[in-house]
Amino acid sequence: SIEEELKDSGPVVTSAPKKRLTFCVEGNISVGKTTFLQRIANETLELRDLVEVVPEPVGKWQDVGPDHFNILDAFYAEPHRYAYTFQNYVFVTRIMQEKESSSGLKPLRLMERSVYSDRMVFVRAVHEAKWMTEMELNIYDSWFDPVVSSLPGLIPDGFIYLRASPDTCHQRMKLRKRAEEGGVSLEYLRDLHEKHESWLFPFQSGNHGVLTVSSPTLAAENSLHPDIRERVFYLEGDH
Ligand code: DCP
Repeated sequence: SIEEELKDSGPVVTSAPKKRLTFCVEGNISVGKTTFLQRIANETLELRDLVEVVPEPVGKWQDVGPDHFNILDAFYAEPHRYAYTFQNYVFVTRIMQEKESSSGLKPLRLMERSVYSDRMVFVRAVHEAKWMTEMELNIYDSWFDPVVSSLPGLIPDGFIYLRASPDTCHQRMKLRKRAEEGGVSLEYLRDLHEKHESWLFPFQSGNHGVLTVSSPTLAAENSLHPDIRERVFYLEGDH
């Protein structure tokens, strides 16, 4: 009988591929996301075979189309004019990147930022600063959810939040001297910090320098997949 045959041939082995995990690394401008990811990609040999690192497509934002338009620079120079166009392009480049990277075979994928921080941090901040009009926000929202839910690869398994004070980020930003960010104020960094906090860190923590796992209740409006609401890891980084 088929049962006997199966018993004789040992345990049944299914060849279904294991699910790859995706974590997004979040945090304020200059907090050290790129450094964190580069260390994992380059310095930790054991991890290299396990982890695919997907950097943020900043290069694409600095070089758009045949005229090599720098839309990151244009946004900081004329935020009213370019906030919507820039956030729209940020989203498009993440989708392009998702299509390029989704064939990877490594079991863990670490991505620098996500469409969620675009929406929860930057789009909120530029709207509150009145750089994005009500109408532009409505247009952004009208396509955001439908497009995200049609691309399951954009929905991560969790977040790693690199957390530092706005002052620390400001100092690191000045040291780094990215040409476009000359006009980024401490006030704007404080604003972005608050948005990260209310999105990813609703509880105050006395722990420093440790990886803590918590279960924050994320804002209902944040269109985050319910399964990942309880999977946020924090790294404190003010030193
Ligand atoms: N940016 C934005 N809106 C987004 C995403 C990014 O305005 N939705 C801007 C903020 C920065 C630049 O793009 O000026 C790059 O942003 P990041 O903070 O993601 O990258 P950093 O290189 O500053 O991060 P780190 O220093 O932590 O590696």
